[in-house]
Amino acid sequence: MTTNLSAKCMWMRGGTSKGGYFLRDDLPADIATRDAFLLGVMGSPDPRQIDGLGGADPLTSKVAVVAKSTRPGIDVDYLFLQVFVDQAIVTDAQNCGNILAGVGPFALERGLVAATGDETRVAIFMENTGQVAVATVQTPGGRVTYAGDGRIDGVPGAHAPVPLEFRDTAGSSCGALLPTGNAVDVINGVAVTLIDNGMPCVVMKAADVGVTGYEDRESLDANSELKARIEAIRLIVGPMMNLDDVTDKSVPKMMLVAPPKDGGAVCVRSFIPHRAHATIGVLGAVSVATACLIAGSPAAEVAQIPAGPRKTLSVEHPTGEMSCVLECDDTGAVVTAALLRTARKLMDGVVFG
Ligand code: NQM
Repeated sequence: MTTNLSAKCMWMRGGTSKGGYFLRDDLPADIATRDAFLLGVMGSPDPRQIDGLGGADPLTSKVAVVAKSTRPGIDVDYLFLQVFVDQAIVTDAQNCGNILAGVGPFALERGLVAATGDETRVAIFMENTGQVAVATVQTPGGRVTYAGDGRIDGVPGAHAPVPLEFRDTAGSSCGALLPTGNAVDVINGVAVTLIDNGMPCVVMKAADVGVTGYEDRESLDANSELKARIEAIRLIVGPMMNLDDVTDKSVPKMMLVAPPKDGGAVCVRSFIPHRAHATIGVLGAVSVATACLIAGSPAAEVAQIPAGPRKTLSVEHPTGEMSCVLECDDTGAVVTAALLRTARKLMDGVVFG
């Protein structure tokens, strides 16, 4: 399918995801026209995305729409769009912390933000959730560099580090950290925590849905009985999490937790929501790590939590780990979260949709 439209676009890897980065003004203003164009760009709907640039995976079928911000203290506004692979759906119902990692470098490259020295802090308003993140971009000599010694699991090699800081992410889409007010709800006989600390997530013990939590992505994706079981839970909890009918939404994410086995805080296998994640989402990891701190929750039962108000929780995933640095207040509530990501410019040009 083609719209015969084209737009200036930078293709970037952000964290462990990949997609198209656009200036808002370079995209059609009409939402239906924009979405038809983006479906054409990615080659959706088609499980192989053969007629587009999407990588036949939800993690590589993503879009960032970026504009200079008029908000006080904010440099740029970032809207994340998930382009479904095998359905004609483009949704802004979720945020994405991995694609966020490319937003600072992209904003500098497009001249929306001026470099301030060897490092440039970019304040980003995340339109999907109405919250702010600060990315620190390496800008030696006033130019963005992607070369460096930052390493993240799930991406080969080393790249310039892009630390991300989040503040006040609780209730980003669900209105409250625990939208039902409960640490535990029991759905279809499974104890779950319904939580949103930047990403709506349903956190349950892997053992309670018949797996170990140590499986690889391929065997989880092949387990249709497990997928049907967790999708049934997802459809029930959507309205309970103030997300309405989630049939056609990519939230909430389904998080299966198990005791850590590589010295971390917790081991997670996530479904986003219909495919297993190759690693774990950034805000998904923040939400699971936060669930680990909630007394009586399924995650707390399996997690190993470091002491002190500033905790580094290593979240183990199928291809390594993601370290979340959580700052807690006197009540134990998480007030800030920080993570390391990297990003890389892959292509800059004109894309056809
Ligand atoms: O949770 C995938 C990703 C994500 C989301 C998804 C993400 C986040 O890894 O902040 O990064 O959960 O759909 O790109």
